[in-house]
Amino acid sequence: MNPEDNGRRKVLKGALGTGVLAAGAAIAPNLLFPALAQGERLVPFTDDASEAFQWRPIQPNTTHWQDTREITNFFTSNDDFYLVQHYGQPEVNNDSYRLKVTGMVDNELDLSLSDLMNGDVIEQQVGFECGGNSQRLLYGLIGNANWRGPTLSSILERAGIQDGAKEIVFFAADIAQEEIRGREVDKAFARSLSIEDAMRPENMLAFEMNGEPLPHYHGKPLRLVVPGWYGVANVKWLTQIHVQDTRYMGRFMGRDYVTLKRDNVGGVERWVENSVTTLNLKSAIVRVVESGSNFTIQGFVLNDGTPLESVEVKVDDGPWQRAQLNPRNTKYSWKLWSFDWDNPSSGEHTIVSRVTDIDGNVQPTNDQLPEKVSFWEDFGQFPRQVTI
Ligand SMILES: Nc1nc2c(c(=O)[nH]1)N[C@H]1C(S)=C(S)[C@@H](COP(=O)(O)O)O[C@H]1N2
Ligand SMILES: [Mo]
Repeated sequence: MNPEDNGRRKVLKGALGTGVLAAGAAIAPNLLFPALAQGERLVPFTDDASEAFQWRPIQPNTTHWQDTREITNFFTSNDDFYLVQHYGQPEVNNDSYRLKVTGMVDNELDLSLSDLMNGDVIEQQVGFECGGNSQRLLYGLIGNANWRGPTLSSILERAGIQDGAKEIVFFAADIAQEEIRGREVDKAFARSLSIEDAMRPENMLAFEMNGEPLPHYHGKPLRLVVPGWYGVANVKWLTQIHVQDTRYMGRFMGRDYVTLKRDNVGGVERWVENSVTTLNLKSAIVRVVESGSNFTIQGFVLNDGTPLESVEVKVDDGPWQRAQLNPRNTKYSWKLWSFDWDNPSSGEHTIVSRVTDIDGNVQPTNDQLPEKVSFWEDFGQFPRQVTI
């Protein structure tokens, strides 16, 4: 595969009215995950997680998760793409919208939405999940979309980062009162990136999602998209980018989305906190489809963009067997896969998947995960039960 094509990054001059690559959807049909055809049926899971699972439609200011058993498209529809927001969903007016770039820059910027839309833009397929996604939700805090907007690096280059700057803070329009050390203070949602992480050429400021203006719930009119990172990095309702020479220590960098785990630090066993950053290598089964006497197990992979070596499926105590990766997958999209399950015997079965990347990282079982106190970053293998 041509690595240039891998992320389907395309530089387009002028964003308005091209329509040429709208949503990137015309490039290939949706392979391997079609809607059910006549005579096909979903084999219901019989595990506890499936029995406890509940789905509900989108409601304002609440978390939304998709029913991963119903994934039928390469792109998640904007209405079913999961939603997480900690301070509600602010309404930002497109006409009065400004993006400010401030701090240690040669030229502070104050950009309107049309300034952002009329420069060079890229479009890119990026899938991500919440760092708090869990097997209890059948990993429903997940989505895959085609995003469009200028690169972050082009905006930062326009501003000119000064020597000595260390960190870039992304402030959003959603503000809440937080009690910190006994005092109520107004805090905006914010996250930060080191200069090096921020300057990755794939980071973008998206004003479009799956060919539509960025929907209100997903951060209208502009959000940061950091491909290969957990959802929390993708600041919605972005209003200010601030360059500074100190670390940013807000709630979502220093207190929440912080994993506490046991680790070996230079030969010493320690409890270590880390801020949630790049996506851990993870696969999961989402559905089993019966078509006549054929059975297919289907699932997804999310990771940091490292190419994959294999996805494998194990049935009961059998050997690991290779699944097929969907040729539609791109570097930062979710990676869909499917496995032909030939002649399963009738009765109860345990099925599980694991993914390996080209650097030799193998998705661990839940038991092999580091000992953790926090629930963030669950990426262990997810065994499922079905009855044939
Ligand atoms: N402004 C703002 N951006 C935010 C958040 C938020 O609370 N406020 N939540 C973050 C988290 S924790 C996640 S998982 C993703 C979810 O993005 P989505 O709702 O578009 O799926 O948005 C991130 N960006
Ligand atoms: Mo999240």
